[in-house]
Amino acid sequence: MQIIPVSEGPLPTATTDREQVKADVTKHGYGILKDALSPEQVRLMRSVLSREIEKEEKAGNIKESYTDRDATNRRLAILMDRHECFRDLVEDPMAMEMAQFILGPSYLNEPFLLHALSANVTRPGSRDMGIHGDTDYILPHYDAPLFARVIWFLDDFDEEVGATRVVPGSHRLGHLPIKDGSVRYESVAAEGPAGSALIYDGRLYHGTGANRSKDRERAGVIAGYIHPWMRPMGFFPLLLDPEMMKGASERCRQLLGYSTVNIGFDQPWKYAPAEIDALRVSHARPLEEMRHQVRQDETA
Ligand SMILES: O=C(O)CCC(=O)C(=O)O
Ligand SMILES: [Fe+2]
Repeated sequence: MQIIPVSEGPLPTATTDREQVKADVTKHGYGILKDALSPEQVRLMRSVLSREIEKEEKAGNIKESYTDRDATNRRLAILMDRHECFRDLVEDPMAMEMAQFILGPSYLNEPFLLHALSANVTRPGSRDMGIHGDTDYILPHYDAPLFARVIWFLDDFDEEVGATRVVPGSHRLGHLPIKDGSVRYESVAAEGPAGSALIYDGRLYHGTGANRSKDRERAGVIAGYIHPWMRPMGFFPLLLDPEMMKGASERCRQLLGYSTVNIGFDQPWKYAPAEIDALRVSHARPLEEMRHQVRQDETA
């Protein structure tokens, strides 16, 4: 069996230095930022998450995910309208900075989109998820950094409790993980105290670790950011509670797909219900600016 080794050099550890995290993402495909959330944010998000999971369990709405090996963990999708703390997390300045760093400039400087915002809570006995890339559906076609990922730790993430496992440097392999038994990927646990965030290039091989603790849970809030011409996991304007979105900033609504502008064209929603239409953002950049940008090669 071929063993794919971890990258050269010291591996990333949790740091408060954002430039170090960016350098780690470039070299190893991931970095861990300490103190990405304040202790108050962590406490609030963790308690909202527990409350929401309990509510959905009672209602029989907790779904198993095909991506997990068993149903001992708890996944909760679409966090954005469950509480302001998650709605506002969508436009967290650190996440915006890291998304911009990983994805690079967007066409006509149009704002990025949120792909999804969900939670994954491992519980004692939860099996590991298995190694995958979050762009395994893209990589057969394009090998590019098209997906920026942030996982906020709402509990301490360590190996025992099922911290996300990562295969350092695997974002540069250029192909899907080989799963025919001929290869073993050496993974390490991305560890950090509650309030830290794991930032990674979506091509990185990784997966939830197994929770081998007796009595500890591990909650992660997972966000993805994509270019505005890609497709988010859901059409959020029709999935989110308009009442909660009334309090969202314009930036937040753009990230959630309320913009009707794409590649410079504005196509207003003719049939949207009034309360959703009221949330629409339709600022295109000035025509002259866009003309200049697409004709730069002619004037150079
Ligand atoms: O929760 C984790 O540690 C990672 C989950 C994950 O990789 C995924 O949902 O794609
Ligand atoms: Fe993943």
